[in-house]
Amino acid sequence: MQTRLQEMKESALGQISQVTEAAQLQDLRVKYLGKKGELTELLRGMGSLSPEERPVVGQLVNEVREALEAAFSGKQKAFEEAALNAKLSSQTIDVTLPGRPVPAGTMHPLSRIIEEIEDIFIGLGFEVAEGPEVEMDHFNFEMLNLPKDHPARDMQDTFYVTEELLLRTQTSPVQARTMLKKEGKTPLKMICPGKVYRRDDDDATHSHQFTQIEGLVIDKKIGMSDLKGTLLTFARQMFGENQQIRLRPSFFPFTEPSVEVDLQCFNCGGQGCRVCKQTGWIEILGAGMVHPRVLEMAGYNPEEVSGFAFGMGVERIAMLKYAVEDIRHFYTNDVRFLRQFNRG
Ligand code: 2NL
Repeated sequence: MQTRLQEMKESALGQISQVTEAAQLQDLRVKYLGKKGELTELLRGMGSLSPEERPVVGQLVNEVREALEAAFSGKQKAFEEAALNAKLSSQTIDVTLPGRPVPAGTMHPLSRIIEEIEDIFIGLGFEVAEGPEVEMDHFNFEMLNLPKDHPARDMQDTFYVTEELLLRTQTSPVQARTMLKKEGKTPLKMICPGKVYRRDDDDATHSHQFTQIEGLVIDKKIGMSDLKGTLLTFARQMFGENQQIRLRPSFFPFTEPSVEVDLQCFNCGGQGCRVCKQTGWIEILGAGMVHPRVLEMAGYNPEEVSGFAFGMGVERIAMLKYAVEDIRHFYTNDVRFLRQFNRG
């Protein structure tokens, strides 16, 4: 039996050393070490050995198995290495080749203006909030002092989804939701940027979808002077340090009193020109002191706290700042238009 083992070992090692393919090696492994392999067969014959021979032969079987296994794995490694080397030499890359430049897009002018406005108000301690574009009538109108039969609802024709669901006509529902979450706590200083929708016929200055940024401040002893100071700071950071603003009386259902905020014409310095239609002033936003009914519905006591709010059209600000003559340029995505707003 020992001789047969030795012979088997010799012949197996010989065969292994001559193998040229991984598949052949696997066949050989099965032939010798597999469940029905030759070494296993020999092991079965051990039952007929004498008790003295058994440990000796057993040890020899183990030695042979180890020798074969070492030979198999050595050969296996050699094959793997050869395969890897072949792959590496067939797939050489020239790392000195210059890279292909990826054409970079440019920031959309509206995104840029939104970020600029956000940065200004963040600098003044405001938080930025966002909310759903499909809104409930309740948050879009009811909570802003526009009950169902209010004539001011005609001011903005609305895209309705169902009787209670609509595409928001302003971003104020986000502010209504935020006020409710604060449960009467002050201070609240927030702005909300986002898309709003109104049933307008599109032309050079109107779009059925546009971008609004509204702001809201609620605290004890907030007055018109806070509104004016905040919006003057905004106007100067946005349009230049020497800018002037003026407030004109206006009307919004959710503010009382309400104002229209004008910027002194940056084109003529107030002399009167084509840009300001000879008035010397350009309207940039609407604002006012939050209506006591709005405060009350949102969980604030109008006897103890007050607030101011404002809203502006981002397209309008962008058109003024960049002298864009048609609002539709922002949505038609002509890259020749969009590329002009590249940041250096
Ligand atoms: C405009 C005018 C305005 C507001 C928006 C507001 C929001 C709350 C309470 C009170 Cl939660 N007011 N927003 C106030 C005045 C004007 O927008 O011309 N937007 C394009």
